[in-house]
Amino acid sequence: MTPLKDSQISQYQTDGFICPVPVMSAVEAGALRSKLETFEATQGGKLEPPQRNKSHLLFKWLDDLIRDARVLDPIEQLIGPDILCWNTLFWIKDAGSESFVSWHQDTRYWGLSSDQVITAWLALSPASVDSGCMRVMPGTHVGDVLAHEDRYDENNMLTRGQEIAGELDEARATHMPLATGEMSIHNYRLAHASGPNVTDDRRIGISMHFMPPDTGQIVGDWDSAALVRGEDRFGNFARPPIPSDDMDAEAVAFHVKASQAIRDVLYADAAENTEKL
Ligand SMILES: O=C(O)CCC(=O)C(=O)O
Repeated sequence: MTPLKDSQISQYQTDGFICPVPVMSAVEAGALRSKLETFEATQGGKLEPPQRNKSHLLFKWLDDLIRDARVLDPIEQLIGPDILCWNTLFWIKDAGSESFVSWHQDTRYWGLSSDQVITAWLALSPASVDSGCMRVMPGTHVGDVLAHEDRYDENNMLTRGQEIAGELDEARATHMPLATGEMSIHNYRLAHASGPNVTDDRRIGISMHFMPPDTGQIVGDWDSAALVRGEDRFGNFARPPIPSDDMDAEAVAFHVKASQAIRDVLYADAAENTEKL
């Protein structure tokens, strides 16, 4: 794995994102896709909404991924040697799906105190402009968090259809296309969005949310995060069990509480619970 170049690190600081970062071969990522789809096939071909969230507690292969040096080495270059993984989330747009993600900044909704939270988004299938890859608005990770409105569109993958309220100059936006096995990295304050999938394959991504251990949860009373590298000298988050296999009983029991804690934060003050997670 090639370390991030100085130019990529300064791009992250200035623009708020890096894309693409090669992580694994398309064959290896395809094998992870097969594990996911084999599981989906046991329950009618889709994940249930609660299985999208804190999914590393359900799937051993995903817990391995959040600890994989190919994912963590670039994260360490950006936020230092002590790293917590707060959440993992599946973003699946079926072939021909109208699912989209409106322009938003995650910092507005996650209840986390730090400016240093990073989303690493790994493609398990091609994330192209046509399949609805992410778009970002460079530089929006600095300065005040923008005002958002909850718009509750059925096709919006976000919990409450949250959307930046004012006009955005979309001419400044840039797409983050990814080949299978590549990831993008963005600061969770960066404004981002994505469009529908007009291809005949599923667009499958996993986002992994990493943060330094001095981060606190300021909306929820209780929250959890896995220590994936280094030390946690702050103890602000409960430590989840490490699954020894897919659907490990202890980790599944923890997932009930941990995924509910995330839902409580994401739906705090929302007018509706759309049950998207
Ligand atoms: O997968 C997408 O299209 C959007 C993902 C997203 O909003 C995120 O990872 O924060």
